Formats: sequence, structure tokens, C-alpha cells
Amino acid sequence: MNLLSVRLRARVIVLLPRRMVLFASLASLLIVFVVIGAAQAAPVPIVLTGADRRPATSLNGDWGSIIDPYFSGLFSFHHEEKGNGWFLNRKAQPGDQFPTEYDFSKAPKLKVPGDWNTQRESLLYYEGPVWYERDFTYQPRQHTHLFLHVGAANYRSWFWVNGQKVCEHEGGFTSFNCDVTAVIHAGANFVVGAVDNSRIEDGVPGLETDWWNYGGLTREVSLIEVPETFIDQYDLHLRRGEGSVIEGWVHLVNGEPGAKVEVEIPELGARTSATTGDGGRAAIHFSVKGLERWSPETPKLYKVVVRANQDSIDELMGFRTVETRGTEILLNGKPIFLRGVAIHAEAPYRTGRAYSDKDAETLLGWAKELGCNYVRLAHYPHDETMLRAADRMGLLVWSENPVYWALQFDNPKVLAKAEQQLDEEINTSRNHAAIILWSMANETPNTAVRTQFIETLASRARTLDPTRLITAALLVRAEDHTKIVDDPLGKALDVIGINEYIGWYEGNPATADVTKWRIDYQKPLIVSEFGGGAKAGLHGTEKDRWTEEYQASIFRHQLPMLNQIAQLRGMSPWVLMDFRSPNRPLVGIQDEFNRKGLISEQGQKKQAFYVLQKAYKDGTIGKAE
Ligand code: GCB
Repeated sequence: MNLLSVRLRARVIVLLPRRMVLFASLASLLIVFVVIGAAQAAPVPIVLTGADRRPATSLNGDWGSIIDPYFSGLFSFHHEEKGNGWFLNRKAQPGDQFPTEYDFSKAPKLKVPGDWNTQRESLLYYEGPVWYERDFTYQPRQHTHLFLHVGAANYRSWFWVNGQKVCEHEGGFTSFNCDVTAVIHAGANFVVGAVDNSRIEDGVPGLETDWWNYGGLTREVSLIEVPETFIDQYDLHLRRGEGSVIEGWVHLVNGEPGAKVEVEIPELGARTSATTGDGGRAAIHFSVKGLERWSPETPKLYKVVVRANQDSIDELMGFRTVETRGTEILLNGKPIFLRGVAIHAEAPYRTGRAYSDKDAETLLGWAKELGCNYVRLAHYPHDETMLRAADRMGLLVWSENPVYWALQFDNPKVLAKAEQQLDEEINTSRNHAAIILWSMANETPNTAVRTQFIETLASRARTLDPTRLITAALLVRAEDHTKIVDDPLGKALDVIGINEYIGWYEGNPATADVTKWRIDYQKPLIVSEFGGGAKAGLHGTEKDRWTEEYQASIFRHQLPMLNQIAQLRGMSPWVLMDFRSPNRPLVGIQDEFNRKGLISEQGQKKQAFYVLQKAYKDGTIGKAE
């Protein structure tokens, strides 16, 4: 606000009666706040589809790190946002009139990608802000846009380049891109990020989860350069009901309406072009001959080139259709049974947040060994590496929004956060053939406000992507020995997911033998969780909890029970591998790991692994129709 406008307002106020003066002053105060707020509002990061397919300058590696539990690097002693926070990356100068109480160049390093909890013993339980700094050199080229690409920062993050704020982001499991074009210099540059993994009441997820709250820059960070006019998002998929029509759209930023967009699949000799409309979007629709459809048995991927103006992206994509018919799930028009397992993004052997190709190949390799054609990637969007591996290895995927347990379902801010994360999840990963299901939520309380909240998400997901199926993992209620699936949220879903723990949290393994099921929806059903805990190497009788025998017995009793559910079309027992959770402190058994894994975090297979493997390989579990 400039001085002139302040003086003008002062003169107007002199001419007003007293009550109105008060009102005018309040209003002007409001204006001041709004103006200051607007000046400080951080630029909103954008979503790039197929970001990992673009040439990039990696910013992975060692970053200087400062642990800042009181967030004093950003907030003053009166909790005002500082103008001279640690994002300035100051170096103390002789004769300075004030002390500089931090120095990134002397600070210990943290590796990116990587959670901080498993990199430094003192940070295992840390929840709060941590500062990251990295120097880099760059030679910007004219007529380009440059983005700071962040694969994931759990949970809130703020970024500055050369001291200038470039973005803020909330949500720990989706990638985002901050426009840094205006702030990069030729030569030496630096980026500072503050990442805060504090759990917050109005977060998504909220305060309680059953996984470790790994903080930090848990996925890759890079600089992505694109031309001035560039493709930010695109969607290409096989049209339902046809084996030879590919359709979708390509969206161009900064293009003139009527700009030409091209899509080419060289191996099929197929090529099409289209022009963008007012919103920058070009509709794609073309026929291809000789397309081999993607499936778990034949996970065929094609190189697909998307071009517009000076921009071009080389994608690697599979083409398949998915739909439901009554209580069946059809893949490429044929009924399929989903032999699955649930997986957390926990790194095998070293623990911590998974991020590498090797992590993904180990986890998905175990799923293949188990006989799976499907995996539930719980409880949040996993990284591109995992999705690319699933595409390559032929594993269908349930991808999940972190709407987990209890959120503030009556808070519109929380809905906006869930919507934002859902948008990011879909817009970044919509071209993976492996993903067939978008899951809206896990085990949420059955209340009207919750149902409305998730229905809103479901219809948003359908609008964003009408080509996939919508699901959620519901809770089940019981009347005597009958399990009843009648959660009203089921109405909004294409496929019903349910979690149940017969033999672990209720009854004993044999309780499954006398359990009947009543499912009030004539839709396909996936048992998205069942299982129980066992410590690898601990043996005893089938009656001794925590032994491999007890866990195996749960599976032996569950499988025949589940087989009797007429509309059962898939399952993903909980869980492939043991994972860290602070809710699991039992000494000598859990030691802060959820032990429901079929495999320990050190790769030891438990007996239950082989029980399930046999059922999957013999085909004694599940019917496709
Ligand atoms: C559940 C949750 C999952 C937990 C699991 C357990 O129902 O969906 O996140 O880890 O139970 O082990 O209790």
C-alpha cells in the first residue's frame, strides 16, 4: 500500500461520522491484512505429468541441514514471518551489526532423496521443521521455463531460490514443481527448503496413522527445463470397448489457441495431430493397428512421443481398458481376479521411506514371487519409480489418497487439501497402465459428513479420470457371526473394498470358519486387508500369537471363507513386508514394527507367505466371474 492511498483514506475518514469511522478503520485494517497477505502468498506449484521423462539437472545428494524445532529460522520471537529468515543463506561478514546464528555450509548433511529419521539416530522420532540447503550452478537458456521439481516433501514445505520464495506445498506424497525461472542466475545459485513433518489436526492424513511419519525430502529433487510454451499435462488411454482407439488430451501452457499438438507411437507407425482450444487443451483421438494390449501377462510398453511447439516428451506407456460389469472387473474386456498384496513404501533391508528402482523392484519382485497380478499401494500415492516398475513388471495397482482413519471431515479446508492431493495424484500418474483403481479413503468412520466428504472426492476423481474405477477400503460391521457390508459410502464406489481382521483383532483364526457375509452392494468386492502379526523366526503352535504358525493359520482359515463370497474379485492381505510404526512398541516382538508382513523388513519370508503363494499359484482362491 503506498503512502498516497494511506493519506487519501485518512482525509476521507475525517469527513465521516464516528460509527462509520470505526467501520472504515476496521475495513482499512482488513485491506492492509489482505494486501500484506497477498504480497506474501507463495506462488502455487504446478503439476507436470511424466516429469521423470524430462531431461533434468539432479539436485539429489548431500544437502546442508539444520534442525529447527521452534521454526525460528522462519518466525520471529513474536511469531511473525521473518524477512531475513534462514532462507537468505547468509554468511556472517566481519563488522556485521547483528549476529548470524546459522551457517548451512557448516551444518551436517542429509541425503536427498531420503527421510531424515533413518539417516541420523537423533532424528528417528523427530517431528518438526528441518532446513535444507544446496548450492548448484546453472546456465539458464533463453526462452525456457525452469522448475524446481520436488518428488515429495513430507508434510509441509517452503522453498526459496537465491533468497526468493518460490513456493509452498502441503501433502507428503505427491510431486510438485515450483517455477524458478525468474530467480535463477547464470552461475552460482542456492536453494533452501524448509520441510515440516508435524502432524496437524487439519492435515491429510490427520493426527493418527499406523506408519512412521518419515520426514524430509523423501523423493528426488531436480531442475526441469522446458520451453516457454510447454506441455504440462496429458492423458492418453485406450478407449473402453475398443482395441484400437487411443484417446485423451494434451494440455499446453503459454500456447496460442489453435496450437498444433502431435502424438506418435513409432513402433505402431501411428501418428496424429490436433489443435488446442481456448483452455490450451487439444483432444486426441486416433486409431492404431496391431496394438498389443497391456496386461499382467503381457506388460507391453510402447514409446509414445508427445510434441507441441518446441516441446517434446518421450513416454513409455501401456494401453489397456478396465471397467465393471455387474459384480465383475473386466481388464481388456475379460473378467479378472486380483491376486494381490498390500504394500507400504517402506524400504526393504534398510527401512525408511522407499525411493529407488531397487526398492521398487525388490518389493514388487516379492509380490510377483507370491503369485500376484495386483498390488494395493497403501496408504498414499507411491512414487513414479514404483509405478514405472509396476508398468514394467505387469502388476495392476490400487493407488490411494491419504484420507486415512479420522480426518476433520466437517472442515472445508481439509476437503480442499484432500482434493488438492487427489488432483496431484491423478494428474501425475494418470498415464500408468498399471493403475486401475483410485482409492478415495481407508477405514473412515461411518458418519454423514464423512460420506459427503468422500462422495465429493469420488465425483472429482471421476471427472478428472473417467477411465478408471473408484474404490475405498470400508469398515465392516457384524451381527452375530454375520459380517455386513452396508456402509453408505459404498453407493459412490465402483468397487467395494473392505478390511477385516478375523483371527487377529477379533476371535481366533477358526472364527473365519463360522463367519458368513452379507454384502448389500451388487458390485465387485475386494478384501483390501486381512492378516495378523508374526515375528519372523518365532515358532510355536497355531494357538501362540506372534508365531509364524499363528499367522499362517489365519491365512489358512481366511482363504476358504473368502472364497465363499460370490462377488469376491480380489484381495490384498495386509501386508507384504513388516514396516515401522510407533504404535507397535512390544519389546522383542514388534520393536516398533507392524509385524503383519508376510516378509520381515530384512527379507525373511514367513510361513504365511507360502500359504498364500500356494493358493495364488494353484488358483484355489478367487473367481473372476
Ligand atoms: C488397518 C489399517 C492399516 C493398519 C492395519 C493394522 O486396518 O488400514 O493401516 O496398519 O490395520 O495392522 O492394524
